[in-house]
Amino acid sequence: MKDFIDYTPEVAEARASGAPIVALESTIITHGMPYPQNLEMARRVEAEIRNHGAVPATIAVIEGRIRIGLDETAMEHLANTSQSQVMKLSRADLAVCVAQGRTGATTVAATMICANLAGIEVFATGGIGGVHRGAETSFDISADLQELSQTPVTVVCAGAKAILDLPKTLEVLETLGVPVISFGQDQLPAFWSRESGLRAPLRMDDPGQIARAAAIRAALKLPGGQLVANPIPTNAEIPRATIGPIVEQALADAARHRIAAKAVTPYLLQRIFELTDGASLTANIELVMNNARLGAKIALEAAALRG
Ligand code: PSU
Repeated sequence: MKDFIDYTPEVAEARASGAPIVALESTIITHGMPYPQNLEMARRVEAEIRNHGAVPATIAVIEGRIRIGLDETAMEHLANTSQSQVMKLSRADLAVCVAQGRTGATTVAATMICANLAGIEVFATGGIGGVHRGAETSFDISADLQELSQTPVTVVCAGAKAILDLPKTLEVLETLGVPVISFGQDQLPAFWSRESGLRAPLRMDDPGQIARAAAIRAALKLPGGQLVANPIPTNAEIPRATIGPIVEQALADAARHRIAAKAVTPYLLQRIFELTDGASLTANIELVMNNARLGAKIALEAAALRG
């Protein structure tokens, strides 16, 4: 049944030799950033992972094939195709997309599923989905949170965006038994900003320890992964006081236009991009690069643990 998965030669070789691999998602390319900055970001992030001694594996479904690693043609195609032509794949959609021979970009949840199938333990991205504001009436909670509780992958992100309800997101992760580990600071980072005003449940300062915690989780037979929240570098951050009112404005616009379900996150990202004259995108790219570097370090440590 695995004949719907394709590996690039680079990823196949890394799997065969036990070399460190870092998975990357594709929804950030198709639904998270505009063209051509999305393509440039995808290439830069892959290069950064190689520069840090690991092999990048960007994951997507292309015409019904799960691709672990994308060649230049597939990357360009995804980056330059309109959102309406590419499915946004989470746990619920993945098998249908493959069965119908369609093309889709993997969210954090679907990327975790595919990475785990491929034996990849570490995945770097920008932000995860979470509990949306107003979830008490809309019930809008990202499937990313459930996935973290089920699938054994270490996900490196820059925290959750202020477009979400951060305290509720932490509560749900706690209920689901997902370790939320802030890297190198006590506060949970908030994507464009280093600070969220919330203390993270856990803190680690050492990539080796993060890799060990994942291995111990497995040895303890605890299902699920871990979420590492890595603060955006100081020189790239947009402080909370600046981004806060902009997020409020974008949320109000989304409510006025009755944006719902899967369309919410892409709409808000695009609106915040407009309201910041593109500064949110620059910060987004820098934090993904930073997460790629930490992801590579953790993957190297995980590979060393495997021996
Ligand atoms: N956060 C970002 N950029 C993104 C996403 C999140 O900064 O592109 C994407 C990720 O793929 C994440 C998904 O898994 O949005 C969450 O979507 P939803 O809220 O619909 O579950």
